[in-house]
Amino acid sequence: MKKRGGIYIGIGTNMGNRLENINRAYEHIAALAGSIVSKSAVYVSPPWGFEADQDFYNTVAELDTDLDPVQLITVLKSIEVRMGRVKTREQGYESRLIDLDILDFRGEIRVSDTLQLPHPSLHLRGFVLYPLREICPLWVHPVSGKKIGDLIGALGASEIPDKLANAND
Ligand code: PH2
Ligand code: MG
Ligand code: MG
Repeated sequence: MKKRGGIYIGIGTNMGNRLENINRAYEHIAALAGSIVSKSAVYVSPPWGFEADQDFYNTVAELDTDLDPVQLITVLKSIEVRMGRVKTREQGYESRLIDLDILDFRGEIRVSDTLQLPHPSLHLRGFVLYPLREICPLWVHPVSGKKIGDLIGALGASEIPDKLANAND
């Protein structure tokens, strides 16, 4: 059967062996969440919204799954825990071994305590928009209707992430 895809997952890590964390996350996602349709390169950027020793590695994957959005976020959170993510702060950002976010689920719009779709700050973050554009150049924001190229054009220069050379070779 043809893959539907249309589900975009953001992956981020700024602790330990970041490339290994991303590769392990992909293995867990393929085993538990659905099939990976495409993967972007890995991008490097400083922590956005907080200070930390290590920069982030970020990547975006397109996924196909029969899970619904709440089932999917539940599985993604369980992968974070299984990989050893520990949250020590009640509020605000902190360094993380792995962060798995649903960026867009086939254009669905929803606001709830469990899950907000599309991801509420994705349009402001270069480390999400650049890898997303790489695998989906015609992507349009489900709420604002803005094209991804225009969202990237509106970013400040400090939002441009570096591409990690040969990360996917
Ligand atoms: N994730 C955050 C907060 N800040 N900064 C970068 N560069 N990359 C991230 O993935 C990231 C962040 C909260 O999820
Ligand atoms: Mg996040
Ligand atoms: Mg998260």
